[in-house]
Amino acid sequence: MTSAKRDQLIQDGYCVFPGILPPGLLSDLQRVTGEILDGLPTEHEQDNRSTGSMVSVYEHPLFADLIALPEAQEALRSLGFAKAGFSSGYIISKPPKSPRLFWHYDWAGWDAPESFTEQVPQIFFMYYLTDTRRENGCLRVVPGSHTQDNDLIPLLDEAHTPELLRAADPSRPAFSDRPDEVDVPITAGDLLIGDSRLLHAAHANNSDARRTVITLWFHPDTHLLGERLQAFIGDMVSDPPAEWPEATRNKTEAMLARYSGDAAAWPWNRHRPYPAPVS
Ligand SMILES: O=C(O)CCC(=O)C(=O)O
Repeated sequence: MTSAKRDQLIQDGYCVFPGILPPGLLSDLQRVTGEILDGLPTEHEQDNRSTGSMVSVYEHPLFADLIALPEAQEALRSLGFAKAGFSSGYIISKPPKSPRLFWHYDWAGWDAPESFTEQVPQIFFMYYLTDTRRENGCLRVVPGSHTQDNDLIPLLDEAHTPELLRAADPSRPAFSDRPDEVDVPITAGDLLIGDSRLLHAAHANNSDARRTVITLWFHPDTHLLGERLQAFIGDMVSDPPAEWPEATRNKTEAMLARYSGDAAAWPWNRHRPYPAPVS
């Protein structure tokens, strides 16, 4: 069962662990994210119609419990990773009646040679706080695109430009149907783990309800990566907010993918070369 999940993560680029969030934490996250998102100015959602609003998880100390969730760390260990460090995370709201999220990958370390190997430099944890299906904007992925060249890659523009965020031109390839895509519907409380190099997008939310996801980025077994990549990952880490209670800060600090060496970090590069360089 578990090794089947590892095989799926390595081959397809993602896998799902059902029922990982304890019910009490799920309802607390639904309440807290609802309050945070309700408090944003309305232009926020207008300017980010495709992604929905994105807010750092450092907005509220409850997220320390999610970052350090033992059930999720156990899921990672069952995939064969000894340890994973946290770098950052977002609350992402997909408002009612909002358009598709554009195709993209999250990885931005494409200058590092490890980016083109089966080693996983970054994974996303996605926790959807409502059940998702095609009608309310479930995730879409292109299985295998984390390690294989895909025809879509050269057609994509830089992710997260203002035009893409507003979904100004839905005829762009970034919003297209792909012949090799699959839907990933989720039950609230499941943990979706994916390789951050995976091409992913989301369907339009045609429902009348907000569809919120929390994305956390982790970096498994960074000691196996080259020093320059460790430094790159270390640069993605930021300090937990000073105003959080000390115990909460310490809990978060213990999870961080810090780097203390002196190697020069690879530059931030969101453009995956196509075709992939031959190693
Ligand atoms: O909104 C979603 O369903 C996916 C979010 C996403 O693509 C991301 O966090 O990278």
